[in-house]
Amino acid sequence: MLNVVIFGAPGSGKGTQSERIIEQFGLAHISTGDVLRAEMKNDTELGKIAKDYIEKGQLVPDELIVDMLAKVLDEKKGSNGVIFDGFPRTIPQAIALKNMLNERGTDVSVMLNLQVEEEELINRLLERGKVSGRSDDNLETIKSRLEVYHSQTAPLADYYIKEGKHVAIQGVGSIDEIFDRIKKALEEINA
Ligand code: B4P
Repeated sequence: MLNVVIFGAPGSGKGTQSERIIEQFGLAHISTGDVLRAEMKNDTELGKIAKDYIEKGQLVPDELIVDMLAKVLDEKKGSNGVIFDGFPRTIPQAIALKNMLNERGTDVSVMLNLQVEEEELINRLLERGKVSGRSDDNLETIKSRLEVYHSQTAPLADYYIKEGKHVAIQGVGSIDEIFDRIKKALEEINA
């Protein structure tokens, strides 16, 4: 099984590259951001709670995310592997993911860390905000998302370096160029 964690700051292209990886490698996709936005749209209990955090640029509490992920993961049984997009975002989430996969007889194969400088991230998210209608794609919220990323999410790179699973990917260039870098890395792991 090929289980891929796609990682990076907000706007680094996780969602964009996930689409390409799924097409090429036939993986199932779990995007915690997409699941949360669907819950918000359907005005569920989880959606109502998540909305407050997302609009402030904060992370949704780990317990809620981990419960949500366990349910979604069981829906993907029988696939060639899964791409985890936007999850884990904290060390407790990474530990929970490892346990969940181990219980199912598998593990994370690789963590792809998309590297993009801050100015480019802000420009991409502001551009997306013009068309996405997302309540978190405005300058004030983008700045808090980046702060949260640096304090809570970036330390996960060290966690995956220690696990021997970390691969850095230069995340600037055309979508195709970045995908070529990812494809090479995944083909080596899959060989
Ligand atoms: P997410 O939905 O995961 O999204 P993201 O980090 O904002 O964006 P992504 O990196 O996927 O960027 P994209 O490809 O779209 O999170 C949203 C919120 O949900 C979080 O802030 C948090 O509150 C909550 N949440 C989600 N998961 C959670 C978790 N596990 N725990 C707690 N809370 C959680 O790219 C961005 C833009 O750049 C797009 O417009 C794209 O077209 C453009 N772009 C992509 N690649 C490009 C390239 N090479 N060149 C130019 N532009 C490019």
